[in-house]
Amino acid sequence: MRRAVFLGLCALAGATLTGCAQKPELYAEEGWVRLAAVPGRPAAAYFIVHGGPKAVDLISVSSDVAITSEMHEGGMAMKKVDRVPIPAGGTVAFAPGGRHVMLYDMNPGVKPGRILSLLLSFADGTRLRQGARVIGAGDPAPE
Ligand SMILES: [Cu+2]
Repeated sequence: MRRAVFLGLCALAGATLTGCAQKPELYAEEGWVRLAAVPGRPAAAYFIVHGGPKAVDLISVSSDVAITSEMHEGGMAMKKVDRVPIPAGGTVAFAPGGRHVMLYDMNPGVKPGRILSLLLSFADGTRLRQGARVIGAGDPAPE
C-alpha cells in the first residue's frame, strides 16, 4: 500500500522517474562488538553493510578504542583480508563464524553495555561511522 502511494506520487512529479526509483544507499547498521574472554586478547566487531548505487570495496574498519584492526574471513581458520567487495545494492554481513573485524589492543576501559564507534573506510573515499554495542565474551549475540 505504501509503495503504491509512493509510486503514485512519483507519477505526479513529472516525466522522469530518475528521482523516484529507490536508489540503493551505502550504509552500515546493526554494529556490535564482542569482547575477548581473556583481557588483552582482540575483540571482534560485526555489522551489516548495504551497497550503494556503485560497487565499492570496504578497505578498513577501525575504532578509536583499538590500536589496530584487521578485517578477517572465516571462523576457526580465519585469514586477514585487505578489502571486502560491497556489490551495488547488495548486502554484506560481518557475522560470527564468517567475516569479522579484529580489534587489537582495546582500551581496557571498554566494558559491556557501552556503544563504541567504528569507522568504515571505502576505496572511493567514503567513510561511515557506525555505532556498535559492546557485549561480554559469553553474552549471546544481539538479535
Ligand atoms: Cu579474526
